[in-house]
Amino acid sequence: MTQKISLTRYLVEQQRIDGLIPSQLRLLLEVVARACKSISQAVNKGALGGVLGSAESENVQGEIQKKLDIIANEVLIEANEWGGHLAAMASEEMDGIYVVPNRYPQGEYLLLFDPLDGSSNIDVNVSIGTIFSVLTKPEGGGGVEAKDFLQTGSKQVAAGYCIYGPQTTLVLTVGDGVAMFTLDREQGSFVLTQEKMRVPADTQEFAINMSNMRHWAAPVKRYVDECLQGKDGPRGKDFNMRWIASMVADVHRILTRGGVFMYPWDAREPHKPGKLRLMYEANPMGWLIEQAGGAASNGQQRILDIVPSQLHERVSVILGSKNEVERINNYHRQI
Ligand code: AHM
Ligand code: MG
Repeated sequence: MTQKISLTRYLVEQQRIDGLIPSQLRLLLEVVARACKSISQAVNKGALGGVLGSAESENVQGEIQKKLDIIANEVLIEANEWGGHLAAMASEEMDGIYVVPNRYPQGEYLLLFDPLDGSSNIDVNVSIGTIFSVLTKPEGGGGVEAKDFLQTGSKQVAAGYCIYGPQTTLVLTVGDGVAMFTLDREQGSFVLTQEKMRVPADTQEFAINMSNMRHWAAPVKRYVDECLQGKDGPRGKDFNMRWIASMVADVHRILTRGGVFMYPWDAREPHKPGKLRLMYEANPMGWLIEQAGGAASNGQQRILDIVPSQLHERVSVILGSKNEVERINNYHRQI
């Protein structure tokens, strides 16, 4: 029987063989994985655990928070604040940064997360997840500040997500490809189930919220319109469509079998570049997709090259199979 490789062993080997993971980063990733296990438990209990429904509060972006948004946020903070590996954390659900309290040692890493992505799916038992991104605190300066987080996605040293679906699955990159781990509930550990995930360059599947079609910009309308024309149109092939409304689940499908995901700018709120957040969603997912051979852009430039000007910055997102993303980028250039 082939031996199972736990997340711990995988990380130790990456540290040993490739020197990609300093010990503090390994500790950080293990702690994040442990927090995800605990969030997975809460998600699994659902109504029995009293975790469904609204918390009747709003986050900094004016969105109504669900109980699980708040629970997941607290789990991640409590798990990570005392280990000595972090300087500070930032979350989609918190107004400002959370500096590690001075009763604990401070490390050099910055952790960013969307604690519970796909909030609208919590109460309807559809896959949701946690997305995370790790940066290094810039050298020099005194205490950690919000501006220390304003780095391009290309500076990430680790990124991943945990999807709470029919299986709980952790997907991770430290810059050497993408690995997938499945939670073995009997053992209580994440086990490596796929290494070197690859996104095929071509696809016949797209993901976008079609109800916003009338608000899209011309290049996005053109792309989707051509997909819808199928065999009879300029693409000469039929396309399938999926929209789960949990970015983690849509990205997980794309990492598994290809496809293109779009949450583009639209005219409903023209002053906002998009709905999704650069630091908590687009950067970690963009890096994972690139590490698997795909591409991620906002139509104009690579997501990972965008210089953030604020923590909760939003961005237009187009990611997935490389040739499709390039096609959509070209349509943007032709306008
Ligand atoms: P959330 O982080 O508040 O859950 O919002 C992000 C989610 C994404 O997971 C998903 O792709 C998108 O919002 C769905 O939006 P919509 O309901 O407009 O289709
Ligand atoms: Mg989200």
